[in-house]
Amino acid sequence: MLRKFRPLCIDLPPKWVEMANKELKGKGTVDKLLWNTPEGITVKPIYTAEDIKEHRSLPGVFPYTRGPHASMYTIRPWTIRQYAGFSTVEESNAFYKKAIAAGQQGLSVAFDLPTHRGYDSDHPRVEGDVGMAGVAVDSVEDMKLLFDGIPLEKMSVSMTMNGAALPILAMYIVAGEEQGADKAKMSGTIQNDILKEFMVRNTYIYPAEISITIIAHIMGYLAKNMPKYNSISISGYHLQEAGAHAALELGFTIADGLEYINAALKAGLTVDEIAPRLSFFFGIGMNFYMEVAKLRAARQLWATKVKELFQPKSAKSLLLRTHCQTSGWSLTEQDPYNNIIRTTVEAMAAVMGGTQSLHTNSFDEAIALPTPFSSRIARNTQLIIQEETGITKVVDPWAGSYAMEKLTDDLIVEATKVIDEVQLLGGMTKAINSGMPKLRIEESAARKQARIDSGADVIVGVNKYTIPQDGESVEVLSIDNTIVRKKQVERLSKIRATRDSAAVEKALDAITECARNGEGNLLDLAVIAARARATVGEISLAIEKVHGRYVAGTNVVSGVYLSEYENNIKDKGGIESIRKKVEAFEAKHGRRPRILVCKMGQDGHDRGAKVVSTGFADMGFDVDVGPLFQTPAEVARHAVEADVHIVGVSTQAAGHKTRVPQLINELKSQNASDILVIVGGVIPQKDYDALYEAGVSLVFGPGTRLPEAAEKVLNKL
Ligand code: DCA
Repeated sequence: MLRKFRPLCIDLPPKWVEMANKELKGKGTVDKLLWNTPEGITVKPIYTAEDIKEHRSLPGVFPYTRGPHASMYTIRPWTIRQYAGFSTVEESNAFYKKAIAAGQQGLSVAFDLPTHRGYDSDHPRVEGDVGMAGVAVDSVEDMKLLFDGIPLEKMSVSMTMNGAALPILAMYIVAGEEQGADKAKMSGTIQNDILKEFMVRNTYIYPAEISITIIAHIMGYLAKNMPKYNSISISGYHLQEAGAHAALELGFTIADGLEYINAALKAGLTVDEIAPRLSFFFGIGMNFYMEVAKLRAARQLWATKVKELFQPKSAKSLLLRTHCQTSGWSLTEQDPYNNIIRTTVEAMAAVMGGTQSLHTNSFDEAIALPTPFSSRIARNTQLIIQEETGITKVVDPWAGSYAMEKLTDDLIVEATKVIDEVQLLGGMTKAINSGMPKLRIEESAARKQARIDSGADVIVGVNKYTIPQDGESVEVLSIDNTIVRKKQVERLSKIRATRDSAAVEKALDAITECARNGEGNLLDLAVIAARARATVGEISLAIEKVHGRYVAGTNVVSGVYLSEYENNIKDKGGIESIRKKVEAFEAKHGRRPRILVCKMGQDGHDRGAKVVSTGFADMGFDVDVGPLFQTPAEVARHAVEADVHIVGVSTQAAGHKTRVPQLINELKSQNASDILVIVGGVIPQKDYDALYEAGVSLVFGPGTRLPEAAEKVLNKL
């Protein structure tokens, strides 16, 4: 799709244009200083009073552009809330306690992928994922150990959980009860934002409609029983991580929020019952002004849209309160200490934009899970900004900046176009079912990759100012997945042997019945099941029995990588020489090189897989994209049936050491050991040798230029 830019030169002050043109000394005109951003916004080199239409009101006043509270950080700074969880509940609990003692103010729990996808740790599909990208939780007993010694009545706890929100929230509530906490006083947030899972992150369990019903039931339960608990964290973060530019992130996130209000209204709740406990979550990347403007624009857009569409009586229903996380995607494996600086710049944008809560990434997260050392630096980044700089002393310090106000307006205009497009399709659920948001985000990701590969967007240490790879590596945290799994399996067996099975069965049947006929509240019933010691897998299955598991399509966009690359690069030689090699391969073998791009295990992060698929297809490869969540045996079968030359494994969640060797064995056992296996994604350097020894042909870390990867693959072939 061609993006149109408004000709803004006419908006530049004539006197300035004259002076700047002189300063350019004949090297072009001021036109070349305009920056056409991926959002479709033209950033000018200078802004003046002419650019600001009207003065914004005060913070704490409609449309809340300047902040949800009048006093903002001058009274209460944002919450330092580091997202963490790994391995066993005992280890995560010890980590939380240390972090709290070192200045962390709120908890944010990362669960492992089997828990996200509603599988118990002993399920055969999840071997390799247990305890890897988060903590494994199977039952109330795990949840109680996770918060052992942490009073749930006092500590605000956020839980990143979407697919299995129902059993996890139920277990959290029961863990609170059994600690003696008053439910009405428990505060925190459950992410519970399933719509974005269908667009990008893929940790859904059921199809969209029943998933939205579950969310409405959760909102109803929390509004009645836990008024301080935020029922949802409507997340743009993952859209940005998957490649969405700011206008897409903003537009789709606000549209998601409007869809959730509609779902609650349909379930018989009022806007004022639920909207005050809706919260948001944005990603903060490296485009500094744009990210500050994004948070200001988000508050104004939300307040305006909710007022216009739902006419709430309470002003609290109009407030957009948000958590932010610095961009994980912006971190590089190369020269990793640069990531500390990136995270600091992003954290500054988040707090200057007025976030309520913040996670700062650790510098080693492009490589592996953070170590205690890197976590300390990440936390201290916030403590230093909060306590040493004076930044908290002024509310919305960018207000009145000609550039910032104009950028805020421009972003509102662009995001509104996205929201309008979604509304025309009938709302976000229908838009998602049409596939539109996913493809728009994938297109944006492919364009970004092409701008990096062509050198148009600079990443220091990756495509400019690179340093020789001298084998110097940072210390990384490794998890012995087999030990974690063994512990979980033992605890599960003990629970299953000691609980009242009849009570469990009755509680699970009641959930199935409610999922079938819509009578009752699913969270109410899940709490009863959790008390009886039903597991995450069992509660999830009780609904799956009626609604099944959702399976996503495998479409990819085509043509955008090549067009963006060619737009940006003067020397087109790189890609053309690859296309020639592909043609030569075809002439020799009678067909183009065929690659199966696959994801194994419960890791649903597919930006890398989609970008590689699009890029390789644009360079002439015949690309087959495998479904998500495959076992090694399923991938091997697919590779043999599709008669591919190469299997490309994309891995983001640390399961590669278990699954890649299994895949190679499977290929061998199917007489297909001539198929090359290549692996790309988040892989610590120290794992490379083990992968090569297992038979992998090539390993690509984050930041690999696609033309280089393609060239290496062709040479191997
Ligand atoms: N003046 C008066 N009251 C204030 C002010 C101020 N300047 N600043 C904050 N407060 C109040 C808030 O209203 C809130 O009180 P309430 O619960 O009675 O409404 C309390 O102080 C806590 O502040 P809040 O801004 O809500 O901060 P958090 O509790 O940290 O919640 C929020 C942040 C974004 C709403 C929440 O959803 C969250 O923590 N999300 C994190 C999600 C996450 O971790 N995701 C991981 C990926």
